Amino acid sequence: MAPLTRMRAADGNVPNELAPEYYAQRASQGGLIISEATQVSPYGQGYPSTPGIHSAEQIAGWKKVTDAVHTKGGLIFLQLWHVGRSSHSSFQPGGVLPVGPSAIAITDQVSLTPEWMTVPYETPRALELNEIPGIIEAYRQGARNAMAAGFDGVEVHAANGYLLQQFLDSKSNHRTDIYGGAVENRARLLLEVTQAVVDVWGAERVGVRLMPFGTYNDVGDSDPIGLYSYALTQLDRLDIAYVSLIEARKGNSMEIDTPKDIGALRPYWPRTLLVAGGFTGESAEQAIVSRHADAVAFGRQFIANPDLPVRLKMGAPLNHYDRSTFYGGGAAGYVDYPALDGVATSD
Ligand code: 8OZ
Repeated sequence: MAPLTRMRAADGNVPNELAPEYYAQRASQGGLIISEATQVSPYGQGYPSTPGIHSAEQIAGWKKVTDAVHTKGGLIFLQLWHVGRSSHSSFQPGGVLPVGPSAIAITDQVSLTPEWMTVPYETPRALELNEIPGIIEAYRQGARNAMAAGFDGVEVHAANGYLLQQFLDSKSNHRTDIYGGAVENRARLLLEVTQAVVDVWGAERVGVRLMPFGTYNDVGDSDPIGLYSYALTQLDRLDIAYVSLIEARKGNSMEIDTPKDIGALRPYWPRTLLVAGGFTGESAEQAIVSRHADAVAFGRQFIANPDLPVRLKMGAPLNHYDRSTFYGGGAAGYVDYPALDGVATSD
């Protein structure tokens, strides 16, 4: 199950009381769930009601989720998230400006506020060099908190134009210090964050998600193959469990995804490769058989089909997803999609 933002967290950005049921419905023997993106710090939040992993209440809320998933025989990784400049001062403690690698605003889309208003993105404040260790520390603490919450591992969200991709890509990173310029410098924060998380979990429990060709959140690189081949080669040296590559995303992630071939990067990542983005049962099987990837993650289809692996195995018809209930709201579109008759997905 791919990481899926649902914007339904309760007060304090604690997973809501239905979250254990939602995740447990989708837990299957041997399958891996990646949690929705979860901010490692209050400064890392950029959307309404996304859960965090920086408070005791959040850890306790997530513990109920991991217990429910484990009871069903499933496995679940937490996705560690910091949105960087994709935030708005209305989310920031003290109403300060969001931070990014450089003082460059997102101009191709609008931000949400905590009250779901749409407003232009602000020009972020460029992180000072001496603030970068604090960012790495937030991920390290998030990884520790994920362990306390009973997760099976963690995935570093370095895709979709959030903080780590803002550092990676040349369009959003104009720094002149050791975190900007050459690919070795732009990849430094990703690699230091991943190392910090590996220090907590051990490499075999850590994945990294990248979006090499997408432009969502106004990112982009002048030489994506050069940048991401370097990043993958270095991640390989860290021995992590997997890399997850998302097919390119065009426009707003709340709307449409545009698949694009990521095969050009396969040679740089000899280890376990996950892919996601618009696969069907057949195209997923084809991706595995052709060794394009080692595993395929499903997002939208998993929202609408709690028993998706069973259905794909049987070639059974799928429930259609309702985009209007993807984000925000309560039980509708969250825990009320039916499983096939006779297939138990929840106790
Ligand atoms: C949809 C809406 C808000 C955030 C991502 C975490 O694109 C997200 C996200 C998706 O990775």
